[in-house]
Amino acid sequence: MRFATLMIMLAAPLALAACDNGNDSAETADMPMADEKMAMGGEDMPMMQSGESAEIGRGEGTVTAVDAEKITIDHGPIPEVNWPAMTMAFEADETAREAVAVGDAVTFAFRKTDSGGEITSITKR
Ligand SMILES: [Cu+2]
Repeated sequence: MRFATLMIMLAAPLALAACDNGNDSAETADMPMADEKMAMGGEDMPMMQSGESAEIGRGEGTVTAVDAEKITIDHGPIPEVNWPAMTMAFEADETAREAVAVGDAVTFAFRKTDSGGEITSITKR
């Protein structure tokens, strides 16, 4: 299990890097599911555990709030994760929160999480 944790830590930067590559990530979004099924009947392959949470999306929108943990964005539809247009709060680190202000039109990338999404990059348009 320690080995599995290590592999997830190694895989995380790769997931972030992939999101910067843009549209390529959308086309591979369904692949981890297939890999996961194969892993269940096969060898001990810890890398597969990180595949299921690697859903990445990109969107455009307007910042409506920034607080101590989150950036709220009124965003357009995001087909990669089957989201319609909506206003929602994304988890965001300090760098991201300081990069934007209420009213900014932004382009952003995020990683889908259990509670919504976590901003991985955000820039003003
Ligand atoms: Cu949303």
